[in-house]
Amino acid sequence: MTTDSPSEFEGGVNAAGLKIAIIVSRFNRAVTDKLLDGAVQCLRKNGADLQNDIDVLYCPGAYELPQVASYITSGKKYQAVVCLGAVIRGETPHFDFICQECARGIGQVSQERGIPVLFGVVTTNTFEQAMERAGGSIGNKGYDAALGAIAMANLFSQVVPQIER
Ligand code: INI
Repeated sequence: MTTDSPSEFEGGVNAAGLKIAIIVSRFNRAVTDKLLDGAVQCLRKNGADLQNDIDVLYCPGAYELPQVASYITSGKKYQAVVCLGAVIRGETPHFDFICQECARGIGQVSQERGIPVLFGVVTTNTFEQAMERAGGSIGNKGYDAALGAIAMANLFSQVVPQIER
């Protein structure tokens, strides 16, 4: 890099010292347990202090994820939140309402609070497709969301020191 290059901030993957909450929807728990395994594996691998810095909260379904995220980000305890859920299409428009509200609500909380809230929700047509994305052939969206949370928390602490530690 030359002396006239811009400053770059990229977050990084070091989770040591980061306080992160994981909210897990209990609906389709066979899937969401695997997403949680992936998220915890990612945080452990990248140096998080699981016992002291990582909290796991459970809610009934994906529809409730934004409400819990909003509630726990009303204070400054967490530098990032990971939302994990599995919405699987049925025979009615129910799927669309839950997905829409979940995605919209998570985005809204994240933007309004200025705290990263990551979307680790699989939305699929079948149970098999959900499992493929929860530690199966297509990876683990819980792992990916946790990695995103680490990067975002670090990025925010590098550019604007808004979280009190
Ligand atoms: N919640 C999910 O997380 N996934 C689903 O697939 C699902 N389906 O299919 O109904 C689901 N429904 C429950 C919903 O999230 C709320 O918990 C419920 O409507 C109460 O508000």
